[in-house]
Amino acid sequence: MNNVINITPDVTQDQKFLDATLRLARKHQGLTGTNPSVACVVVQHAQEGSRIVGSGVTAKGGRPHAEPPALEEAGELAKGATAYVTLEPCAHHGKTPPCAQTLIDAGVVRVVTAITDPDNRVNGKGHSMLIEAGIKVTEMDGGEAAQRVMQGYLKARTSSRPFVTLKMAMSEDGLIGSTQEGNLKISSKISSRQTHLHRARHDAILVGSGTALFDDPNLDCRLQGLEGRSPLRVILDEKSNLTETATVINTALKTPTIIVSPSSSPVEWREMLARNGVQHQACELEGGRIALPELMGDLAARGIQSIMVEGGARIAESFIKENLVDELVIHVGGKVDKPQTLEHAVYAPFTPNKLPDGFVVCQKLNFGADTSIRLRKKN
Ligand code: AOF
Ligand code: ZN
Repeated sequence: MNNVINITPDVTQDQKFLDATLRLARKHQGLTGTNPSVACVVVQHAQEGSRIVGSGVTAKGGRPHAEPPALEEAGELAKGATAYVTLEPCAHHGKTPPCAQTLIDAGVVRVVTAITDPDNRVNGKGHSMLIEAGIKVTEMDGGEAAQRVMQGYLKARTSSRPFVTLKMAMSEDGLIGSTQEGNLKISSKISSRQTHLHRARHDAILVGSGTALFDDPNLDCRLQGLEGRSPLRVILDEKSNLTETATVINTALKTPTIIVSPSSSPVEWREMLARNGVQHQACELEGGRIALPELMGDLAARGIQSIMVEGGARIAESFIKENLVDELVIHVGGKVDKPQTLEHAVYAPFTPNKLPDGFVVCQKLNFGADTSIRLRKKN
């Protein structure tokens, strides 16, 4: 492109590039540890059109941040360009220099961001640094897309606990399983694949030992090409019931696993966990049950910022009761095989027609014969 004249595009153009940047940020969601997965796209806006000259996303593990690789790719073309960044660029000297300074040094003339960084070391300082250097800053509202891609980071930073998604698969009338016939067929293949995709975007999956023993699940991401995206597995086992026969234990060297139980759990049992490469998280008990609010704080302190809770009914009920659920995802099976004897049926603490209070429906999708409903906690 010759004769580059940098123009300020209209708000629709800005929105389009910011949306593209937000989509890029999803690439490393769940893979950046305590750092959010941020994306940066560098664009040359000229009268004859706009072109992307560099892009970057926070590296796996959290560093380098998104801006340096994007600016490096742009090289000289960063001069006069606009940088779209999903989060306010950092202003602190951490393991890397401040990204705000890197943007200034690269010669960009405008920075468009989707969210202000709640980290005390940044929180407005990144934007101020840019403005003081003569860079035009446009703070746009990244809306739900920005909130979603950074939900774990935002929750952990502001509340010192992970963002919790409770996912349940059930029939129209709330049936989730049977105490006798093993794993009931509730979800279609499409719903299961969506669940695996959802898993990949979280730092951890959490279930109770009952589910781990009875259903013997793998609790990993088995989508083709995303096998490396299995999150950490967290199993609540207050009575030390799990044995080496459970898949979650004997595959812990492949898929990292944490078992949560009181520190008074038998020593031989703790040794068995260690032998299998399982990590142990000690917890407090409250009325004989694991104290969930405290556990959430402990897991956040371990760097876990988003958790997908996948069952069973008792765990789901406790998370709801303790007011720890931020998002609810319900897969309603279109064709559910009911148990032979209904006295063996296990029901969810709510049904698609009688949902817990305090949630609003924000999305309804059809997955084959199933329906998926996504609800968010009301603010
Ligand atoms: C950015 N771009 O891509 C990310 C940012 O420990 P450090 O030094 O990596 O700092 C972590 C903080 O950096 C994190 O809490 C958040 O404020 C910011 N993350 N900032 O400019 C990025 N990932
Ligand atoms: Zn940075």
